[in-house]
Amino acid sequence: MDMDAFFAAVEEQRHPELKGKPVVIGGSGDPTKRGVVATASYEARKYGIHSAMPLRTAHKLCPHAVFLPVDYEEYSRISAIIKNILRELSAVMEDVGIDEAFLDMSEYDTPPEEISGEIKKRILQETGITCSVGIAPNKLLAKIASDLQKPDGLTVITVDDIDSRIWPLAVRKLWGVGPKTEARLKELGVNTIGELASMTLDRLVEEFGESYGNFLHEASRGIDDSPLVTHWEPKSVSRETTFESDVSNWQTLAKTIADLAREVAGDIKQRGYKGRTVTLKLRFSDFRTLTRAKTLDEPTDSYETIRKTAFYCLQKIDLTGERIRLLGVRITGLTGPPA
Ligand code: TTP
Ligand code: MG
Repeated sequence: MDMDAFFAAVEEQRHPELKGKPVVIGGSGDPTKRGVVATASYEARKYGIHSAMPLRTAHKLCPHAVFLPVDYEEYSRISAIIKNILRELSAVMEDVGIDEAFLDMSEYDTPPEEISGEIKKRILQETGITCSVGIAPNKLLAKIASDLQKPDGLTVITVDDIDSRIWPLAVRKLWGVGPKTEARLKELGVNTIGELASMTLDRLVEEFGESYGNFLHEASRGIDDSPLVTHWEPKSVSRETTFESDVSNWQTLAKTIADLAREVAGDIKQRGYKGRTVTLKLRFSDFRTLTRAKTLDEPTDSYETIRKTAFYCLQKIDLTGERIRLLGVRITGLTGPPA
């Protein structure tokens, strides 16, 4: 599922007088200033305006377009409403970005066309804006399918459609093919996904290396086994405290470190993680900031261990005559929980 002209659609929804006009969202919304187009409404795209284009260029292409600044807060709010609808309709969702998500429908008896219709209806009802859905046996093909009949599209691609519907498309439509690869393939006379599929694996590996060569070989045939990523692993868990007034009292520092360590340990334990590196952060009254870290032999979620390690780090800092403004405890090198 991918929303249609997302930022522009949200703006049109809250300013209905914009509907049907060319609308360009980007930067501060002033096309005489620097900045690039975040997105353009389908009306504005008729003038050749697209994402990542300088606002000034967009202004030249369509001087009477309505230019608006980016309001991430509002787009995130609408995005959250949409993701909640999707979560209700499928237990397995990969949240890809502000306006797209993958849903795994393989365990459902209801035909995916029917659930897709429901998704489109609910999103329209609750936000007033349209989306496009692609149904396919894997993520690679679903992503392409979602783009084939925008806006307000619903496109089904099966393995039997690959040669007729995927192969004529430009290589750039393949997820994982960026402008550099596109340019290199063009030099080799390869413009479409079908032409890419006709290259031998050996040739692709020679040109792009083992891993990416293999990826291109499979992707051009519509092969993709990548699972949905249903949650993001946190990179670290941390807590910090800024004192109301700067502290030099050892007891207060010790108690604060213990409290922070307890919160960090509680947090990772609750989420089923263990971490290996404990970092203490310390900011002096003059804003000089230091960190000291220690990596343990074994991952831990133990409050005692995290607290002791944070103290060990504190002892590496010369506190003579210093006043402390902020203390923080962080744990990184997280592992688990089992998928
Ligand atoms: P997209 O889904 O790529 O674009 P879109 O929703 O505007 O249009 P489409 O109907 O073709 O899907 O991106 C979603 C939002 O992300 C888009 O509305 C604005 C933002 N965005 C940027 O800020 N910069 C960019 O370069 C792109 C591509 C998107
Ligand atoms: Mg979109």
